[in-house]
Amino acid sequence: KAEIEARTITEDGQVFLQKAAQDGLETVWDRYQAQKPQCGFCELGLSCRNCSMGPCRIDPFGEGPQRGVCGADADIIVARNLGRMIAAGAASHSDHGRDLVEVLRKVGEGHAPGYTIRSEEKLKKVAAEFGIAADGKTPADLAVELAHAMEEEFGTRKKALTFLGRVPEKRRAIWDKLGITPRGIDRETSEMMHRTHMGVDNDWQSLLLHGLRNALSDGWGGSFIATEVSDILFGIPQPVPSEVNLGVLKENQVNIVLHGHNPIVSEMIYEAAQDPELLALASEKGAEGINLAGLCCTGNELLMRRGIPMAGNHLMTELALSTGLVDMMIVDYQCIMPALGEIATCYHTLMISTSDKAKFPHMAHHEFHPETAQSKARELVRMAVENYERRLPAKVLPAPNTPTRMMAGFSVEAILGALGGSPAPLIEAIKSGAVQGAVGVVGCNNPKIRQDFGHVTLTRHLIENDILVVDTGCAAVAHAKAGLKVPEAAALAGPGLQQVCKSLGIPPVLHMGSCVDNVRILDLAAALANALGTDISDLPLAAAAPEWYSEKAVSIACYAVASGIFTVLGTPPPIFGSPKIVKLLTEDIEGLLGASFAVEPDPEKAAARIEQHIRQKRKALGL
Ligand code: NFS
Ligand code: SF4
Repeated sequence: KAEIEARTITEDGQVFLQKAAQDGLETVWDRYQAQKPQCGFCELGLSCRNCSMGPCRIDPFGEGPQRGVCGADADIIVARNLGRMIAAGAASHSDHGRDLVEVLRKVGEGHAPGYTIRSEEKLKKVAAEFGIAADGKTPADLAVELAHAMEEEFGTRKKALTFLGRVPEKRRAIWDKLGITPRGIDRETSEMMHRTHMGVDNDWQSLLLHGLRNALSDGWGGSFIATEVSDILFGIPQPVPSEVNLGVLKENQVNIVLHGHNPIVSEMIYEAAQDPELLALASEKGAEGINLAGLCCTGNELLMRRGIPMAGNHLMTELALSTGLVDMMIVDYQCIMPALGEIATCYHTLMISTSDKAKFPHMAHHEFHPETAQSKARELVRMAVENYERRLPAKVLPAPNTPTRMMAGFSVEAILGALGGSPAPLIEAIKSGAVQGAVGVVGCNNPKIRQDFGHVTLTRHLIENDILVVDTGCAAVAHAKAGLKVPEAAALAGPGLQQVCKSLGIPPVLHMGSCVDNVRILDLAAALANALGTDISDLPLAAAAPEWYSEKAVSIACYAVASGIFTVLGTPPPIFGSPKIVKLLTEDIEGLLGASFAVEPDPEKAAARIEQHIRQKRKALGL
C-alpha cells in the first residue's frame, strides 16, 4: 500500500495500480524499478555513441578517460547530446505540424472528405500574416495558398520564420545579435544533426546556441503551425466544461479511448461517434451510447474543442486498460508506450495504430490518410461497438470515484474574449498586484516523481500567492484531477487572484491545451509584451515542467528560455557532467537572454524560486 501511494497521488491511480498487479500486469513503474540503478554516465550526459569508434564515456570523477576516442571532452559530449534531444523534440512537434498542413492543403483541394475549415477567421488572420491577400478568394483557395506558404517554412529558403512577426522587437534584436533567429523549421533540426556528427561543431557554446535556434524553430515554427492550423481546421477553443479521471469510462457504454497527439484522427472518430447508424448499432448491442475519452495530448485537443472528457495523463495510459472497460484504444503518435499493446492482450480491448510512421507491437494497423479518414473512422467505431459484447466481466473494475469536474478551452482568443477583447484588464490586474504574475506549468509525468505530486504541489503554492497558472499537456490533466480547474477552485487562490477569477467566472488554473499549444502561452506573453512596448523577459512570468520526461519537453523548455521566460525543471536534464554547461544554462545565459533555467525537484522550493523571480521582475518594472 505504501509503495502504491509513493507512486501516485491520484485515487484512481492507486486503485488501478492494485488492479493491474492483480491482473499480473507490468507497468511503467515496475519497469522503472527493474532498470535501477540507471546508468550514471548517461544521467550526467557523459556517454556518446555518435560514431563507431565509440561508444565512449567520460569519467566524471576525473580518474578515468577524460576524452572520447575522437578527442571530445565532457563539454562537447554533453552539448552534443543535449542538441540531439532538442532536435528530436523539435522534429516531433514540427512533423506533427506538417501533417496538419497536408490536411489543410487537401481540404482546399477537395481531397479530404469530412474535414472542413472550421475557423475562417483564423484562416484569414494567418493567411494575412503570410502575406496572402484574402480578397475574392474562397476559403478553399486560401487554404491551398496558405498550406503552400507553410510548407515553405519547413525548408531553407528563408531568413526568418513568418510567425516571428508576433515576437516583440527587442526579443528579435537579441536573437539576431546572438545569431539564433530560426530560419527554416527542418533546416535547424537537420543542421543540428549535422553539427553533432563526429568532427563538425566542437565548440560547446556554439552547439548550445544552435540548440536554442533549433528550439525556437519549434516554438515559433513547427508547434506554432500545428496549433494555428488545428484551430483553422477544427475551430478555436472556447471555454467548455468537462470531466476527468478513469471514472469517465462508462460501464454501460462503448468506450473508445483516443491517445496520442494529432487531432487529425481523433476529430474524425469524434464525427463518426455521432453517426446515428452507429449509435443504433450500439444500442442493438445493449450499450447506452458511444463514449469517447482522451489520454495525453490527443485527449487535450478533443477536450479543448469538443469538451470530450479525459481518462488521464501519461502514467495513466496503461492503467486505463486495466479497467477492462476500454473497448478500443486508438493511437496516433508520440508518448504512446510500446508496452500498451501487450497489456491490452489481457483484456478484450482492440488496440489500433493509425499513423504510417508509428506502428506498435500487438496493435492492429489501420492507416489514416486525409482522403479516406472519414470512412476509416466509421469502420473503426463500428469495430469498437461490436467489441462491446466481448468485455470480460471478471476483468472489469469500474473506477470507484466519480469523475472530477473541470473547465478547459482557454485559447488566447478565449482569454482575451473573457477580458472584453484586449489584454488591458489583465495588465491592469498585474499592475495593481491583484495578480502578481503568471506561470505556465506544463509537461509530462515521469515515474521518477510521484505522479501529479510535482504539478499539483507547485500550482497550489503559486495560486495561493496570487499567481495565475496557465497549463497544457499532462500537467493540465494533473491539475484537473486535483480539482483546480473549476471556478470554485478560486477559493484556493490568494485574495487578489480569487477576486479576479470570481469576477470573470474562471478557474485560477487555465487550460490552454496540448503540448504544441504551449505556443498559445508564448503568443499571450508576446501580446502582453507588445501591448506594453517591452520584452517578454521584462514581464513577471515563469514556466515550470515539474515532471517532464520527453525530448519534446526539452525543446519546449529551451524555446521558453530563449523567448525570455525563466524555466524551472523538476527532473534534472542530462547535463550535469559538464559544470561549464550547467553554469551557462542556469546563470550566465541570463545576461544574454534575460532568462535562465533552474533545476529544482522539490516543488515547494520550486514555487519559492518562482515567487522570488516574479517579485524581482515586478520590482524592476516599478510595481
Ligand atoms: Ni507533452 Fe503530450 Fe504528456 Fe509529456 Fe507526452 S502527452 S506532448 S510530452 S507525456 S506532456
Ligand atoms: Fe566516441 Fe567521439 Fe565517436 Fe562519440 S563521436 S562515440 S566521443 S569517438
